[in-house]
Parts: sequence; C-alpha cells; structure tokens
Amino acid sequence: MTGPTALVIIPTYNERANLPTVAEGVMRHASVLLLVVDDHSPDGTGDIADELARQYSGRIEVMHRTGRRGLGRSYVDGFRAALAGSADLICQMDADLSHDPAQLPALMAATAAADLVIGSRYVANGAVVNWPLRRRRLSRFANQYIRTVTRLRARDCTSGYRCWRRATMATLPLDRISSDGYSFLVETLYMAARRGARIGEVPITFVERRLGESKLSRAVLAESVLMPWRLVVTPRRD
Ligand SMILES: Nc1nc2c(ncn2[C@@H]2O[C@H](COP(=O)(O)OP(=O)(O)OP(=O)(O)O)[C@@H](O)[C@H]2O)c(=O)[nH]1
Ligand SMILES: [Mg+2]
Repeated sequence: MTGPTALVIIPTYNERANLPTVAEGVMRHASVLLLVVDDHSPDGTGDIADELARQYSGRIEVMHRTGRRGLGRSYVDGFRAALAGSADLICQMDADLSHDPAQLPALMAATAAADLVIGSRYVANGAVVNWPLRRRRLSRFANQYIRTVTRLRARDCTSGYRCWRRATMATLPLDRISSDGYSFLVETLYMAARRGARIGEVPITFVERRLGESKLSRAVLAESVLMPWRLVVTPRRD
C-alpha cells in the first residue's frame, strides 16, 4: 500500500541563497511534490526555481507571479493550484530554512488525527534557535494577542509550517481571503477552525534565517495587528 501523496508549497521572494537547499531537503521524501510560488524576485530566485524544476522534472513546479506581491496573495494562488491537483496533503513551508524539511514527515503523520497540523514552536519540545530576546517576546506577544482576540486555541497561530488535509483546505473560501501578507496565516487558521477543522500541533525547531533578508514591512505588520479584530467583527456568511 502506498501512503498519502503530499504537495509542499513554498512562497519565495529573494531566496536565491536558500531555495536549492530547502528544495533538496523536500525532495528527499518520496512521493512529495513541490510548488514554488515566486513573486518575480529581483534576485533571480525564479530562474533558480526553474532550474530545480528541470533537475527534478515531474516533482517540482514553479508558479511565476506577476501583479500585486505578497505572501498571502502567493499562498491563495498556490492553494488554488494545489486544489486543482490531486495531492492528499498540502503543506506550507518557508524557503529560508527556518523550517527543517526533515520534520515534514512528522507533520504529515499527524494528519491521521487532525485536519490541519501546525509545526509549532510553542508546544512541549518545540524550540526557536537564534532569535534575540526582542524577537522572541514579539512572537510570544503576537500569539497571546491573537489567541485572546480570536479565541483560537492553537499555541502557535503564526507558524508558517503547516500541513492540511486536502478536503479541509477545500472548505476555505479562498476568494474571500483579504490578507496580502503574513496575516494570511491567522486568517486561514481562523477560517478552518470556524468550519470545525481539528487543529493539531507537532513540535518543531525553528531556526532563524542565516542567508537573505526578512521581508517584514510596516504595512504588513499593521495588517497583522488589525486582522484578529477584523476576523471577529466580520459576520460569517456561511
Ligand atoms: N511569494 C512571496 N513570498 C514571500 C513574500 N514575502 C515573504 N515571502 C516568503 O515567505 C517566507 C517567509 O518570509 P520571511 O521573510 O522569512 O519572513 P519571516 O520568517 O517573518 O522573517 P525572517 O526573520 O527574515 O525569517 C519566505 O519563504 C519568503 O521568501 C512575498 O511577498 N511573496
Ligand atoms: Mg523567515
């Protein structure tokens, strides 16, 4: 018997130094496919992704986005493509090696008892490596804030390392997602929880990026601060 098939979606913006390593890590797992969603990176990440797609022909695909840039926008496009395909599990992972591809099987396995699995820094045995105290505090505060406002129960609502059952992702109203940036993670988690998804968490060790630069902008931060409130005041339409 063969296990479930999985598609990993990795959004990229200026990740040329990291993408080959993370892609190789993902490719080590049999029956896992990779979709790179590149936002027309000025550093040529898209060309590197194309080269990887040639190298791992049939297992890696690249979506070259044009138009409005953003992590949330990229994931919406990636989710649509994934749902048009046939993978049983659809995973999300950052390109910057903060998420170790070796931990992917643990996330996938946990979908046996959950509809959406979060790779979590804030459950027992979860960890963060190389974050200064200020960044740790900010992330802890953000999670407390989100949990308080939205009443989400997950310990790590802002982790970008996730694995969805395809059927659960298919319940999301993708055309109603408003996030451009990182608040996409909270918005989709909230939508899934409201639709009755069983949310599971498995511990991960998150390692701060060594190469490349962060893309956190003020606009994207402001969006993240407002999103929890927006979610709770917006009347549910279905
Ligand atoms: N397609 C796309 N990907 C993005 C965009 N912004 C960020 N990403 C990717 O999303 C993932 C997470 O972004 P990061 O910049 O690492 O965000 P972060 O982890 O909060 O910040 P760091 O401290 O720099 O790691 C990475 O794979 C980025 O390349 C974007 O606008 N479009
Ligand atoms: Mg990062």
